[in-house]
Amino acid sequence: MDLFSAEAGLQPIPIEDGELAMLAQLPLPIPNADVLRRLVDETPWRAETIVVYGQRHLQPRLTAWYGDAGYTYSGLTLDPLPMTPLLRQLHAAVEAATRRRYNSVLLNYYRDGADSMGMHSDDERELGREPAIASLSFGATRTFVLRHKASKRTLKFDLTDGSLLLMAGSLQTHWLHGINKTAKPTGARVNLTFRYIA
Ligand SMILES: O=C(O)CCC(=O)C(=O)O
Repeated sequence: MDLFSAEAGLQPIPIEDGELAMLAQLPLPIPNADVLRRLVDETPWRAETIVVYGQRHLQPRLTAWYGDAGYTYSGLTLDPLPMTPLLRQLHAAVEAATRRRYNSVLLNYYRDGADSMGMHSDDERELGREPAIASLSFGATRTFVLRHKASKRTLKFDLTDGSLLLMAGSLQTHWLHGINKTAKPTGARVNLTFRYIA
């Protein structure tokens, strides 16, 4: 089945060396503002320390990891929490829209514009060779930056409240992605990346 068919509602974004598609608003039975409030209030957020090039850093955002399996990146191992009823609803909606299966979700809470995520690829071995990663956003709009590892070509997309971005094919092999800090007054945002951990 075509991952990016019009029926799925996802609009393909032309890109070399990978696959990308976007849906402006994932159909949900709950208003976006309620989802954001519940995610912020109900999640046991953690401020994690990671190791980058041998140096320990506090991540500039809060995180939580849910699903069937643990996940290790940047020297940090996350033990999974069981998905809540709200996360199960979001998981079902994301699986339906993307026609892919996921068994885990990483939640990132950007409290304001000072919170960010450094440029990286989701290329850990347990994600498989060409992972499909579905990124669902609630709250403040933040700019998602993609940079090609070889050509350094840079693309930017605004990830708005309720939007779904699907990264697939060889995208994680060839591109880095991240969320820059912004000096503009910026409210809270929660991003969920659904993944399949083998
Ligand atoms: O917050 C975002 O949109 C990016 C999340 C991300 O890059 C990740 O979870 O790997």
